[in-house]
Amino acid sequence: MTHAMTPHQLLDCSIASSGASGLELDEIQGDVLIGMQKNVERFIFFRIEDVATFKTRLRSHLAPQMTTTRTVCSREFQLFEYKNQGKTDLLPMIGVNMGFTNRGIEKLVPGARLGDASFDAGAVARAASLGDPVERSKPTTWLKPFSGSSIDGVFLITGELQSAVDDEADRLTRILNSAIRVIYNESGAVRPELNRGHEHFGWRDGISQPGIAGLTQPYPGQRLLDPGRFVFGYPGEPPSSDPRPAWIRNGSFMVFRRLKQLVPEFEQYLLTQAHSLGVDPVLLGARLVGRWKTGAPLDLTPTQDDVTVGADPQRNNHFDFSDDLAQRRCPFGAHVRKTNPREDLSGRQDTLVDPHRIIRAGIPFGGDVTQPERALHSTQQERGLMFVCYQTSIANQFEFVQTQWANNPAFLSDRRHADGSAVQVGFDPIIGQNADSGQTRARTMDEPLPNYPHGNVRSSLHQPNDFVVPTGGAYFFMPSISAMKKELTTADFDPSAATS
Ligand code: N7H
Repeated sequence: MTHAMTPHQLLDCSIASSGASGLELDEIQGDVLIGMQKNVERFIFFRIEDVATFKTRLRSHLAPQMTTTRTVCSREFQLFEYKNQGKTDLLPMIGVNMGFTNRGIEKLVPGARLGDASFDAGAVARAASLGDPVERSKPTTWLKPFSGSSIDGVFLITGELQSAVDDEADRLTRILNSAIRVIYNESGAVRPELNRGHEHFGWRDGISQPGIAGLTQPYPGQRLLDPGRFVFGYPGEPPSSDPRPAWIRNGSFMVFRRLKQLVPEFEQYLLTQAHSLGVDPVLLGARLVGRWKTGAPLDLTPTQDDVTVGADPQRNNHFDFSDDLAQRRCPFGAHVRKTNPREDLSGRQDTLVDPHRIIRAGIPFGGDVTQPERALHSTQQERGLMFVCYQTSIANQFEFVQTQWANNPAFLSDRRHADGSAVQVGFDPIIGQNADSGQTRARTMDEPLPNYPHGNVRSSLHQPNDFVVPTGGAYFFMPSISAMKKELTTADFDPSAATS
């Protein structure tokens, strides 16, 4: 069993809930702050067909079965003990969480406003602003169930084995029976054996997460942020012009994006570019991501991979780019530098970076690349990342990272090369989207060639097409357990009552 995406050094669960932040661990869904333990995760997207029956079953059968943050926290300690005893067999740990789109919330509590314009608009309407290919306001690369915008809710079902997760999924959908209609249903899974913990391009994932004050003992270099940036009702919660309902407390917004990865194409691209630039393809790949495949950060080890640094949580986030003002160790445009610029923004992490952090909790989907695909340099079977992240402001967190950093070629445009010319940082070479270049979507990134320790070679990487393609998405609200038992499921709940 893995906690694939959550490098948290947790405080004891009982301390966390009695500490200054007073986090209500029994109220917050388990995937939000720590991440449910998952080898397999099934996503069931559904439409509510019969509101009254749905409410009754949610209140009496489903809400009491949700996996809470306390459960996930104590499972982490259980797993730790288990591994310390040298045991390696799988522990059965089923997790169930759920969320609702703006449509779903509207069905349950008509007129309720959660104070987030992006959530209100919904993911389909926001796709164009993220740079997704869109025609006549419909995303063209999305699967129909997502672009049809009839999703009301989602179940996240996690576990150690596909069969156990599927049994749980059957049990839950039987409880709801004809009260819902399943719109789309797909599982992700951690990759097998040596690729465990690595996403499909081959990089170790789930290394850098913000720490949560009152819950996390930070590792060196890990920022400790207020819980309100990720869960409502705590210090750090973003302001809203409209009053939010009191039952938003202990809830969080979840962004889901199904991102297809063109792996054999990406690998071939790295080889041909490395050849024409005269650089080792492994180093070129590391410069695109900002980490080596083992997770070792370029800022710490710019010329060669270091497995021990990559695997060591005491070191693998212990850097902040403040020693790399001329991008000699790591390009400004590298994925981890774009999505978390640390000290790059005038050294003001507290005001210019922290408010935009997200907690990631995704999982790969699809099988590993096959021999014929590798030989043809062409994807024949879809694979990618079920990207999931949590926050209390979709616009200021997920959407900000995608649009203002990853998609923004003018990122860090005040920087100068040694010769005085302005740096053209370009796009994030992994997830950046250039919707302005018409059909081609071609992008560039500055300085793919290494300049460490004091070279001044100017180079630019041209990317003719995307290797990460959005194929679906939805924005959800993950309510507290008590909101599921009460406000969301009371037959005649008045949304205007009890605003915070
Ligand atoms: Fe990224 N990748 O394999 O290249 N990501 N990401 N991501 N990402 C990270 O630090 C990847 C995506 C962030 O604090 C690592 O855990 C891929 C989206 C953030 O240093 C790797 C896809 C968004 C971080 C990848 C993808 C982000 C991060 C290093 C899509 C938000 C933390 C491992 C298929 C808009 C940065 C780690 C930090 C890290 C990859 C998507 C954001 C290897 C393949 C859509 C905030």
